[in-house]
Amino acid sequence: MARELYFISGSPPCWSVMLALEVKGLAYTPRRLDNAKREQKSAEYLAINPRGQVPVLVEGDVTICETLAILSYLEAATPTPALFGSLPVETARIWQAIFDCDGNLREPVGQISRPSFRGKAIEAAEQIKEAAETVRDELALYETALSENEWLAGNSLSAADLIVFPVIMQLLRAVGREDAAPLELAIYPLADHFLNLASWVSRIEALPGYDNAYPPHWK
Ligand SMILES: N[C@@H](CCC(=O)N[C@@H](CS)C(=O)NCC(=O)O)C(=O)O
Repeated sequence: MARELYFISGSPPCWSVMLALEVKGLAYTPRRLDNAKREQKSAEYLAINPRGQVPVLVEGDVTICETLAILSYLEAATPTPALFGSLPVETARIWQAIFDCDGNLREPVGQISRPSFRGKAIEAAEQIKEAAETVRDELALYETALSENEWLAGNSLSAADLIVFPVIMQLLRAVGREDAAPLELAIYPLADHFLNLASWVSRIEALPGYDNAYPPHWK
């Protein structure tokens, strides 16, 4: 059955879904929308997702919006490799890590990346430094988790890794910019500050299909 994924390049939630499709070995046709042209707000796309957001998965006559709904659908339809665990405690740890990311990491990373991607890192220095403090606390928790296990929620790759990874990559792209360097945020290069996390990034980068999911405009 034809499977299509509507996405915006560099969007962390879209990247998470693409990684899940690759990990599960599911073929799909990427349908890239141009944020600069606001294509996600076109009448044609609003007919697919009235919120005008990505990601959206379309499979035959099924349309699914929302990252976690899409991941749950993929898991139910293609249970192996399992991305939401097998044992109850595994499933709980995975959801815990996902909610931790959504509640504690995503927004402060946005507070860093939004001004930084607009070339306004120096103007927004105070906001960025404050957000970076919160982010470093979260990265320290990941660092501890990854000293005990290879993956964020245990000994197997899970949806938690696929949700957190693009957020970390967005962060690194923002703090690795030349104009962010004077802010001395103590995050970049990652291996200098969070070694376990840097190794975890390398493990994800080595996943089969990783390159297919990489944001096209970052290549
Ligand atoms: N909770 C939604 C959030 C989706 C979301 O925020 N998507 C952004 C890209 S990261 C988007 O579509 N932005 C374009 C817009 O809102 O116009 C999900 O996880 O699917």
